[in-house]
Amino acid sequence: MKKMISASLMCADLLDLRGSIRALEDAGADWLHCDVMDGHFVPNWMMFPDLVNAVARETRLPLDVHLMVEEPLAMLPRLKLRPGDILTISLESTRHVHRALAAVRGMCCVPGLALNPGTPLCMAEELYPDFDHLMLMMVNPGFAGQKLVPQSLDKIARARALLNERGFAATRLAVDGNCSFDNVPLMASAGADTFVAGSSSLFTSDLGLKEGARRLRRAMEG
Ligand code: S6P
Ligand code: MG
Repeated sequence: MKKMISASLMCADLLDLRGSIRALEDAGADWLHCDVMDGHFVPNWMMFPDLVNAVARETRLPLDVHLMVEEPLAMLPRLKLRPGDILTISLESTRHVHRALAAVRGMCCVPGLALNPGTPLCMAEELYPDFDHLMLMMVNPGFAGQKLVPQSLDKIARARALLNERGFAATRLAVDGNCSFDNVPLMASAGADTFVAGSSSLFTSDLGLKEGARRLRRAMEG
């Protein structure tokens, strides 16, 4: 499976998003990761639907939209995404996760499911046919710049094995949070194929985006 860099826009220059998008395209990011936070599901606020829609109009790169909101179903009609954009629902955010994933498929987006560090993998088991992208949170959602929850590395390997065993080898396995140059090789050898790149790698202040992306690709090879 091709390994992907999903560049986290919440770590970019928020006062110059257009410039950041151009620079990320130029640096070779595969996807643009858009974190949407409502101050309820997580104790922080980040990109709102009209801003995500504006990013979708601005770039040809696929968007990787990560909803961290209560009532994700209510937000879906506000998102104007394109076929092939990834739209990830946080499992813990709704009682109706199956319905939410089906609604995402109905929008022609790639349905993704995110699991918090404290959520066991068995919670996703009945939903394997309903998502094409499993995103394991390596940190508690809400903030950039946090440290990896250590048991998350083993969770990556167990998730990959379970998906393969059940016939879902084509389902992508993404990791979000503290994807640093040191952690990424461990994540990749555990079976992760998609890396949300934030302040721990791509956006480190001393490297430019191009050098950050080059180092990250090297780290992704394990
Ligand atoms: C956090 C959010 C993430 C962050 C990313 C930041 O809740 O979902 O996508 O933007 O994890 O990366 P880093 O390297 O600062 O942890
Ligand atoms: Mg995220």
